[in-house]
Amino acid sequence: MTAEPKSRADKRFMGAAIRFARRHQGLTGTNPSVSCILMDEAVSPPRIIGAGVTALGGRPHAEPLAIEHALADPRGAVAYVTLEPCAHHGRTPPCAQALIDAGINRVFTSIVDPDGRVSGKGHAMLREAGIEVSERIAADYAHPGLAAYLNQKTTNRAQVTLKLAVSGDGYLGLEGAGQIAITDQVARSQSHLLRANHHAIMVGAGTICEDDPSLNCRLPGLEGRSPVRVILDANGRSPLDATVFKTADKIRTIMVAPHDLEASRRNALAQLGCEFLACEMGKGLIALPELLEDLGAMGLVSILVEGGAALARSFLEEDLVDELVLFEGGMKIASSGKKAVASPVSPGNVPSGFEADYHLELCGDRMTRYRRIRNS
Ligand code: AOF
Ligand code: ZN
Repeated sequence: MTAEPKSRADKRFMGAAIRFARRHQGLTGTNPSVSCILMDEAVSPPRIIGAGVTALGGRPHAEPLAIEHALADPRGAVAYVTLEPCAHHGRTPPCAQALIDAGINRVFTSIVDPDGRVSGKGHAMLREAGIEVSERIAADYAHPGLAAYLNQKTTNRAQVTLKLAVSGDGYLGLEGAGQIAITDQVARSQSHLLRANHHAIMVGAGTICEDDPSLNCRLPGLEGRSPVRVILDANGRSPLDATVFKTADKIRTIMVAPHDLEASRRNALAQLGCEFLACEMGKGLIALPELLEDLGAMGLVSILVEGGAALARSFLEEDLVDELVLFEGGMKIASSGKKAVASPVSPGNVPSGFEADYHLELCGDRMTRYRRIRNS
């Protein structure tokens, strides 16, 4: 058997680290979920002797966990870290120093940390200690998992994924018909996976009134990964007996409304366990860029916008959509006599500036993810 070329093995080991980091994605607050894999490459084939992922809540960081739980002495080992190891004394000492102290021989990293306390300094610390460092290994593969963190650090606001489920004839639903099935079970499971992978799910009051949704993740085993629910209600019209409010004691729920929201309504929401976030207004509507800044500062750095059509349109018009996920159902729905709700986007008219980067065929339905190409 011929030995695997070193550069290919590096990418493969980094790939394993990137997949391992997904374990705590969305569960580490404002901190990214990073992973560190320690390899003994003096043996053939190389073997993993340690692995760590940023702890729930964001600390400890990945590297000291990998070192602490290593199955063998990590001296001389090679580290694969999905983000540049930190260089600052925060609530924990610098991870670059932890790698140096552990006697790590070589470090591969994937993404340079944009955090001003770290950026470039983590790599420099390692090099100054005589450690060979290779950067940007499998960076394209690592990017989606760190995108929300990178976006928050560079733009100061939460990242937005807009999800739309469009029927075969281009509609989102029928007015007054409540929730209607656009896609089948397999596609719905994918949309619940999207919920599990985001910090928060956002809808407007119209969706609460029309659909009375649960907005949780109902995939078996992932119920605990339900995102925080954010309800936008500028005019106080969502009913207090809606499912989201009745379950606000179990899943964190935030009502976003103007600061002068009626006191009785505010108290009633508080009693149900629903938080209140006062927002800025502009032209009678909730100011979305400011709201995304507030949510980002609260550690909710990835937001899945799920409805309805008006909110989707506002996000698109204000150029606040970073990722667009389009589900296309096979069925046509417009024939039943009710007014159909047109979608602001359909597979044939995706706004310019978006590029498809992922596609799934889902038993008759389809899902395509488009990423906003931003010039940075
Ligand atoms: C790492 N490994 O696992 C993570 C890192 O508030 P602190 O002190 O925890 O620092 C937060 C910063 O640490 C965060 O902005 C990012 O730069 C880095 N995250 N670094 O070496 C990790 N999660
Ligand atoms: Zn660190």
